[in-house]
Amino acid sequence: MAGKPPAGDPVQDAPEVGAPQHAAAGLPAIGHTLKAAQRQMGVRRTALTLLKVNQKDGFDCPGCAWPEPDRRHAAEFCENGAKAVAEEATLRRVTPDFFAAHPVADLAARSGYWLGQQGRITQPMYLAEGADRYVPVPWERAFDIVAEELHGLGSPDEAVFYTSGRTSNEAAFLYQLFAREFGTNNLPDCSNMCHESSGSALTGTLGIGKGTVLLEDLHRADLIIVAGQNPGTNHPRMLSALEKAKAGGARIITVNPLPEAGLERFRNPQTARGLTGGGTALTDLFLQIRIGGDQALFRTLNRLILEADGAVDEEFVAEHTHGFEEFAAAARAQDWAETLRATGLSRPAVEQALRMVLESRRIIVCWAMGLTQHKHSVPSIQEIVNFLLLRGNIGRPGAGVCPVRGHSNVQGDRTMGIFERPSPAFLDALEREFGFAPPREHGLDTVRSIHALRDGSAKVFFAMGGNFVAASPDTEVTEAAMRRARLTVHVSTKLNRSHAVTGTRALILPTLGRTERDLQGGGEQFVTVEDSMGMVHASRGRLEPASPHLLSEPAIVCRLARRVLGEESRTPWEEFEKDYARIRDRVSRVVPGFEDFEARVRRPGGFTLPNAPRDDRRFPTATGRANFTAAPVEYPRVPEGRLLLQTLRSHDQYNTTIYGLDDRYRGIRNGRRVVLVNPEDAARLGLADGSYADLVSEWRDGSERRAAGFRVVHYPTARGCAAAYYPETNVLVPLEATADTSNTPTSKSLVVRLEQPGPD
Ligand SMILES: Nc1nc2c(c(=O)[nH]1)N[C@H]1C(S)=C(S)[C@@H](COP(=O)(O)OP(=O)(O)OC[C@H]3O[C@@H](n4cnc5c(=O)[nH]c(N)nc54)[C@H](O)[C@@H]3O)O[C@H]1N2
Ligand SMILES: Nc1nc2c(c(=O)[nH]1)N[C@H]1C(S)=C(S)[C@@H](COP(=O)(O)OP(=O)(O)OC[C@H]3O[C@@H](n4cnc5c(=O)[nH]c(N)nc54)[C@H](O)[C@@H]3O)O[C@H]1N2
Ligand SMILES: [Mo]
Repeated sequence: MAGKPPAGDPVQDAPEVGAPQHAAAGLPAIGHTLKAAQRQMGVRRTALTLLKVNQKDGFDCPGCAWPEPDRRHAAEFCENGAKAVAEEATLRRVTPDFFAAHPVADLAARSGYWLGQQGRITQPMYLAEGADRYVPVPWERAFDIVAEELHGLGSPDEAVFYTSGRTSNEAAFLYQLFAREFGTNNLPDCSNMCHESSGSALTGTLGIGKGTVLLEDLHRADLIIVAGQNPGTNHPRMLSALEKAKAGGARIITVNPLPEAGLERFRNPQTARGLTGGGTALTDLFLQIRIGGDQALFRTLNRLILEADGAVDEEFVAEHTHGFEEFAAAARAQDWAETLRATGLSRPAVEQALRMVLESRRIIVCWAMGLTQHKHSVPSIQEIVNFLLLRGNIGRPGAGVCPVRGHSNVQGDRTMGIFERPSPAFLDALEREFGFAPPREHGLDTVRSIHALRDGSAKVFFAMGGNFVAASPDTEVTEAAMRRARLTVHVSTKLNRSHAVTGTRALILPTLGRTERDLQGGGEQFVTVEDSMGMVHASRGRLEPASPHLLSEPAIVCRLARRVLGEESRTPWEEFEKDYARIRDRVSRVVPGFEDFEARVRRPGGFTLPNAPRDDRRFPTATGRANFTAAPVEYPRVPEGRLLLQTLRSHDQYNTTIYGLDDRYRGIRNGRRVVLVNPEDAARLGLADGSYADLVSEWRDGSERRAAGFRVVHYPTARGCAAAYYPETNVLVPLEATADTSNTPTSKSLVVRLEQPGPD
């Protein structure tokens, strides 16, 4: 039955809808920044904290993974970075009294927004078997409980160690070391739901699972294609780079089912022109693609490049690539009818894109979740690689692949070994350095961990940050799986849904955030992070910790490891906890590119990791060359009367952390349960603007999943497509719906029908 928005939470979801905007940032953004920050932190703390964001002696913004320019402004942050900081540096506190007043069942009935608004967690908390609420627990007892459960397992592979991407390099390195000394590669992370498709596609074709451009390359490009990304909201500082590129003569093609305001026009709050004038128009050509049509689009561009006179960089192809003939045959066979069906674009629009491509010597393609969360994401990204290889756009200044990462250290965590399928070379290096035999069998990724919890083959779930049950697909299935665990443990800064959906026993271990001073036996410590472009730098918090009971993430891992591994471990955990330079010393001998880590990271601005394709057009693949690929073209098929739904972020959230109920640039206020539908589709399906509908996803095995009570918004998205916010729509994503090869949930392409109550 279609219904009203669910009640029960004191937060009212009552969407008001206005016209979408056509520009991002500018003065209003500054106002919103300060208001949001002062609500959480007060005026003085706001000023002190925001001035340290992304400065060379300050802390790395916990917002996103966009790199810092070398010449920084006094205020090197954006509206949404400031919200992320305010959320962490808030003066609100969740104390043991709070847990005494709110049984777990009460917490489970609250929205994620409400939970997050309660403030920072101040003490370790324990939910005993059969208890109805969390009680405070001393740290040592908390570690005993984890050790008891881990020692009680039949095999180390019955434990799962999840990581979200805010964890520092130092904490991540220790955490994977602990998991592997304990005996498992079960190290799923948020990347499994995020850029795993990029990693899979790039490792196979270029030999490195990361991007190949630096910030300077963006500034120097002739053409930047931004596909499946909404930087105005999710990477606002990228807009300054795009603006600079345009000033240098670059053109921009945007590929997106939605016209995103930030890509239309940018009013840079750091320039007079941006503050008071009209700002800079960014997009030169908007390709309003149908969801999932990107592979067909790039395949067609590739065909057209092959057909154009002298458009292929023959020398590069001959010298550096493999598999050209097979790829070229597949590309030449691509036909227009299929392309137009898959993309929903017109032929003249695609031909205009081709002209821009042929006029450009240096091309960069940027992308994010719009490309990674589909069944055919890996071949789609591989087609982008084909596109760049054809004209020699890899390993040349101003050109390359630019997967724009999400979490501020998600790339660094992977570099430090947070990966369920570590390379033999990495394990060999660990073995040499630490003198133990790491497990060699591959572990569980995020989706497989949920399967394992569901069928009882995993019994302990430990999370270093994140909000696993809310971020993962198939909410009801995932929550039921989590409730089967013997023990669930969350190292967290703030309260979230995952603390309310627990195993038989549960622990919340509160930790320091990025903004906070980290004082250990060896004095004040800093940590390091790696941004989206492989720059490694220090991050040093300055604020007084939210509570005297907090431990840093490295300290938590060290104490846990000592307690769990005991005498068996020869690793000097105690020394690592006192002095993080000791950790970096070990990293420098285990992870390639980190030689002389300590000295180099202490230099202002840090250092850049080597990148073989970018630096010397070397491709460490199986063939020793950059590989063309020739996968069959796929795109989602949608039965009559259905729409293709993408689940995305509003302007007022950080993944599962909800900052507020507005999505300013899209003209939506005071509510999140909205579904954006093209007006012509809405007319055809009889969906009036302002009416309410249930979203029902249909999976190929005949199963259905429902999310009730969404306000229909007529919105200029591509025909046949719809959009609604995550995490509310995760109930609609079947656990089985994952991308080929990368196993990433396909949360950007769900077949749905919109159901409304009948006339009676
Ligand atoms: N403020 C803020 N910043 C964030 C985050 C946040 O939640 N809030 N999250 C962080 C994280 S972890 C990540 S991964 C990034 C996410 O950054 P984004 O990937 O920008 O995030 P989404 O909101 O998922 O936006 C997906 C974009 O892809 C488009 N799209 C959807 N399907 C398709 C398709 O099939 N083809 C094409 N071409 N486009 C498509 C959508 O219309 C939308 O513009 O942001 C990071 N930064
Ligand atoms: N339907 C759908 N699902 C998606 C996506 C989508 O686009 N659509 N996007 C996917 C993507 S790209 C990602 S990355 C995942 C995100 O998945 P996660 O990374 O698991 O989720 P977050 O919401 O980022 O985690 C927020 C929590 O992290 C904790 N936290 C914050 N800072 C710190 C810190 O410094 N240390 C520690 N220990 N904890 C901290 C807080 O307690 C906070 O509640 O979600 C994925 N899920
Ligand atoms: Mo992400």
